Amino acid sequence: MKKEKSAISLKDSYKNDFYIGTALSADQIEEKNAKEDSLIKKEFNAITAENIMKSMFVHPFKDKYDFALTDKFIAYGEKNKMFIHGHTLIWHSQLAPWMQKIKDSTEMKAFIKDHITTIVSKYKGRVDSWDVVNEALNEDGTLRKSIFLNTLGESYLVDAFKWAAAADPKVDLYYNDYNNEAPAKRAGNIALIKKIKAAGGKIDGVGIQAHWKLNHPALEEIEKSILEYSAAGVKVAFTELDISVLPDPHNLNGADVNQNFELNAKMNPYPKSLPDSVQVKLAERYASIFKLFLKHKDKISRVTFWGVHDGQSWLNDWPIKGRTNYPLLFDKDLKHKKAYNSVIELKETKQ
Ligand code: 9MR
Repeated sequence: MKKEKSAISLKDSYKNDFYIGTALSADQIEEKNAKEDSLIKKEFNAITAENIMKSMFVHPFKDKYDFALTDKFIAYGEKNKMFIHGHTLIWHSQLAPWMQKIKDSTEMKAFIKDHITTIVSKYKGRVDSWDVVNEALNEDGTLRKSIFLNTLGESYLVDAFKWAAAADPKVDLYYNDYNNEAPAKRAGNIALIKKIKAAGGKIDGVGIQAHWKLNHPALEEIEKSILEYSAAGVKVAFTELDISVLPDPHNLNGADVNQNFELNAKMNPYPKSLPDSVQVKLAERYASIFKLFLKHKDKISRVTFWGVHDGQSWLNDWPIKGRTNYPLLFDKDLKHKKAYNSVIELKETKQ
């Protein structure tokens, strides 16, 4: 039977397949905009905090944690019976100034242990999964020379997963990265997963961030990644999905936040609205991706969009500041885009 359009939602259409999540801004966690809030509750059943759980916000000083917003985030998820994902415990980016000054291995080890233990214990049984380590790999699959690797060597990776498991033995623990569907980085990621397991660490899943383009990456690479990660014994989550429709300086892929380029008209072709021909391309791209996700739904735990609507997307400011991008399923006025319909139509009779 054909459902009323207003009764249809992403989370209900995909309820037997995987969680459908979104990243929330601080304002969304605080329910500041009633229209956005009702859209979030209607469409999504999993949440990630886009920024407020990162170390610089939650742990601004050595002896001071600030849980005011993270408490609200957890309460929001509980109140709405949503799957709650914690992002992120150990990441070289968005570190508080005091963390950036740590040079000594003993001090760094103490910081990582205290940070993970304090936060994971506090939300034990309330957070459903954690990004324990974020973006520790280079594009060629080797380990990134981050402040953690430089001070501690690669042992910090296994230790981080062990400390997280000790603080909450039941919570799912993920390693999360961008471009880790690309062959070399994927191979490095699988080697890392095996190393953590072999050393007695608990790792339950891999997060493929999925900051993608209209034509990149190829579906074949995404499919190989789902199969290979799953064969390595971990769940696969797509954790930060968005699809940029804008031209790319230097054919840049991924999400290194340090890359920025000057704004110019050629690089910002749709400042007012997205032409229908590109809406259609975006809809087709989303449909082919979700079709693949459905084919492998037994291996996929969650698909989370990096933001609720186009107006809030980080891609309006990266890799060039001040552009207008259209990467999500809802436009800046919270209206369904063609891409929304194409994702829904895979599950519901044509509207
Ligand atoms: O979307 C986030 C943006 O608001 C922040 O300014 C940025 C700062 O580093 O982080 C963005 O989120 C990133 C996520 O935490 C990790 N993967 C890449 C995401 C996009 O940069």
